[in-house]
Amino acid sequence: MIRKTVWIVGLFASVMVATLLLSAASPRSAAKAAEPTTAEVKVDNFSFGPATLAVAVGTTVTWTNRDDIPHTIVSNDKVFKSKVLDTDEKFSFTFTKAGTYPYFCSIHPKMTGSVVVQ
Ligand SMILES: [Cu+2]
Repeated sequence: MIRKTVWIVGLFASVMVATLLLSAASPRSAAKAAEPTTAEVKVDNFSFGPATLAVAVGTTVTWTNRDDIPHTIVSNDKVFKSKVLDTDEKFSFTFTKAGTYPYFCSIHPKMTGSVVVQ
């Protein structure tokens, strides 16, 4: 009788430990999967919106040309460079390192923006 009780308590304890371990592990992995890893920049009326975009390391930023004029997305430090984007065309780049990435439109160099990767 005592032996059986010990066995049941032991089983119960193992199940509790397993449950605790699972509940401790799952929110972390769920949060990682749910973390947004994309961001959008609109190119419209000769400007980038937002002009300064802050994102986490690993984020893919997509620029969409909403203007009826062609534009490009060119990194000042030659980290990325799009082709000429016509209306509704997109350009994406994934930022894998922290830092500040200023960029401009090579057709209209007064159009500038930056992506801050943290
Ligand atoms: Cu432009």
